Amino acid sequence: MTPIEKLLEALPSDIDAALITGGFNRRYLTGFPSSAGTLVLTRKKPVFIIDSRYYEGACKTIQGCEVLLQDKLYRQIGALLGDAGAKTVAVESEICTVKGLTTYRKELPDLELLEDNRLSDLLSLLRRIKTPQELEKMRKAQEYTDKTFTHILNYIKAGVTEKQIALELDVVGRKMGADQLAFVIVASGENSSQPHCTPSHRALEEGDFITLDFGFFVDGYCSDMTRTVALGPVSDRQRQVYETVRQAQEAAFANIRPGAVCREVDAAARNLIDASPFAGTFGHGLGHSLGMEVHEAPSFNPTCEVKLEPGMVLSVEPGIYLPGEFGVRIEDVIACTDDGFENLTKSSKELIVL
Ligand SMILES: [Mn+2]
Repeated sequence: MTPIEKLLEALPSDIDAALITGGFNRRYLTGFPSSAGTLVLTRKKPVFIIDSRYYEGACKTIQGCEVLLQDKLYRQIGALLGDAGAKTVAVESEICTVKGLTTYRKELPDLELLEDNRLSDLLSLLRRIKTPQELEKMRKAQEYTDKTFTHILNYIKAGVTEKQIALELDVVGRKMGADQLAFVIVASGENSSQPHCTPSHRALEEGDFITLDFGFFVDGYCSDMTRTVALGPVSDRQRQVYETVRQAQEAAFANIRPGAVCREVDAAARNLIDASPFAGTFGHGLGHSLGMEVHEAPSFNPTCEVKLEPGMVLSVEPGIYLPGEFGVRIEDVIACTDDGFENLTKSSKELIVL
């Protein structure tokens, strides 16, 4: 089944049509990347309305969905919905702005626009289970990330700045073939106690821990990996923190299988850290889903009751953060399988001392 067929099959019967304008959702459903466009889904036929900048490309790429050149958008939407006999129309509550909704109301006065979350929730539910094709793109994105990490180990030395490392990661990953950097965090020395520190002009010094957290996009899907490496020498306290984080990740892994509750996987890692001398220093959730976006649902955190299913892809990223000293985070991305999980991240987790 195509994503559009899956969505139409799962769409509640009291919803006659769906208007989809969210960029990630559009791409998920049509396979076509664009910065504009409206997907009009009715049970009669799916139609993608797109302007002339993308029209030719959309016609060549999109299958199983009619492509219509945008002219008078609201008139076209109205005609398609009228033709399908659609009265109740869902919009993406997480995407549609107040202005967008007001315009739909004004331009399409005969329709009943539904203000509930069902369409957005349904798309999120569909997107959380990755197909083998989606998984293959994520493996590829992770492969570029692993290879770029290997490269950067030879680049890191005293005097190099965080910003220079961030740029090198970006350039090398794209030279290898990644489409673009998804994001990059380089946090060194005392900066590494801030989980999401922005790369700065700080130059690396001996004794630093350096946390590298980054990912790439490949064909619309992203990777995400964190490693903390050391520029020697390493203190006993640094080693102790590093090993505790590594054990916390192992504790989480031991609990990852289909049916496992996300909250309980988080607890496995959190309890280990809280039983160590570093109790209370792991402030964020253990992990998040990813796919077309770097952060998707569900998440490993203290409150998420979702049960893991094969095809879900989540990060597992415990950390210990000691303000004024340093921080450590280790992050892999796993795909839940029928009997456990596949670790998409291949880079070593032994403490690397450069
Ligand atoms: Mn992450």
